[in-house]
Amino acid sequence: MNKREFLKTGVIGSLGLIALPAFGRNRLNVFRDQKEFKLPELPYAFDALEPYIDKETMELHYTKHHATYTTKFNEALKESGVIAENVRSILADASKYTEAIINNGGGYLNHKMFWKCMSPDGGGTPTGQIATLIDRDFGSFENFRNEFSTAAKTLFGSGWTWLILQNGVLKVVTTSNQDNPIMDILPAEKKGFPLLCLDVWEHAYYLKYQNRRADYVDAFWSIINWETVNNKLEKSAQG
Ligand code: MN3
Repeated sequence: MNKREFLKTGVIGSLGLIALPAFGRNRLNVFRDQKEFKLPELPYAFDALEPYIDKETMELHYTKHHATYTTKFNEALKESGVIAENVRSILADASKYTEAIINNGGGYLNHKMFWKCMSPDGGGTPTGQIATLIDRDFGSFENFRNEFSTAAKTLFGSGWTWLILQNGVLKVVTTSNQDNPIMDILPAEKKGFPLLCLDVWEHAYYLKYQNRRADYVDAFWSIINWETVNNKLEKSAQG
């Protein structure tokens, strides 16, 4: 390398050092801005959970409600200039974000989990690690079932009922609106790692059950996907 080439490389090199990080960031932002949260695929057909959840409710719930949360979550992120890679890390820091991001991000994630918590092959009593923990922390499956059902039936207004792991112990909690137990805006007693969830907004059951939320809650036990709950439990152990 002669002196001229060295100078050229040096100049370009220095420019590169100064210019590249900024350029790199911009490029990355442009790239990342294009990432959108997609409506997750429903793991079964609209009529798969009949007669417990009817086809029409599933179709509306998924193609209208969940789809709208997804669209509005993307819009809210864009509006706030938030580059989001992971919905969970956003919601865990919910206090830093707008109402629109919290509500629609919650709606996006809660429904994503809810679909997986149900299966046409579900129901019955749990097996595996979750069965052991339910017996340990609630005394029996019947006790757990009663506590979860009562919480879901008596929750005032729109919200969710959850089975969470809180400091290593199973607990039933409820949240309002689209709040999720991972959100930092919730009081400590409602926070934890979600293992199972039930949507008790009227849109989740009104077409079939009208005002009979209790019947919808009772029907849920016939379609719970315990495999999902055990998988979540395994994930919680991984941190
Ligand atoms: Mn819903």
